[in-house]
Amino acid sequence: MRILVVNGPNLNMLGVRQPEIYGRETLADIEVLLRNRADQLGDVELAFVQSNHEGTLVDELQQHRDWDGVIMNAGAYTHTSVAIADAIAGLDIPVIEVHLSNVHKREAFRHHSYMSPVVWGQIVGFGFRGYMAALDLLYSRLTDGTPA
Ligand code: DHK
Repeated sequence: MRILVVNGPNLNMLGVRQPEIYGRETLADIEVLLRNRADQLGDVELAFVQSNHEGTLVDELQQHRDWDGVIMNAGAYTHTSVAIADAIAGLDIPVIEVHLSNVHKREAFRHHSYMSPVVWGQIVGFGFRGYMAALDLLYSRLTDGTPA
């Protein structure tokens, strides 16, 4: 099972960028935690991509179209990018949208997601644990088809 983990703009700054909002874990910390969980699950290959550039995120989604699932935090592009939403809509694999912060408790411009109509589901507001939950949910769906 091959799962792509995509992080968008400014998420390379996790740990130092507004830790009261995004947490103290770095992106490298999250990668370690996810790799450890993937090892526990077994038969899970992970690839990690972070870019501050919209087109690169589109390229990566296209290039991994034959993988099995995607965990995606598009950062601020969540609220602006038709191009990334179109790239997700063009995939035939489940995508889970993750946000560290609870975007619905924040500024109004963060309440709308171009991703939400084209993803399997969203996890918001649980910090790095949202990525862990997303991995477990994809694993369940891809192994035994649950949750529906
Ligand atoms: C990350 C960002 O960089 C913001 O632009 C989003 C998201 C929220 C997060 O909570 O992970 O609005």
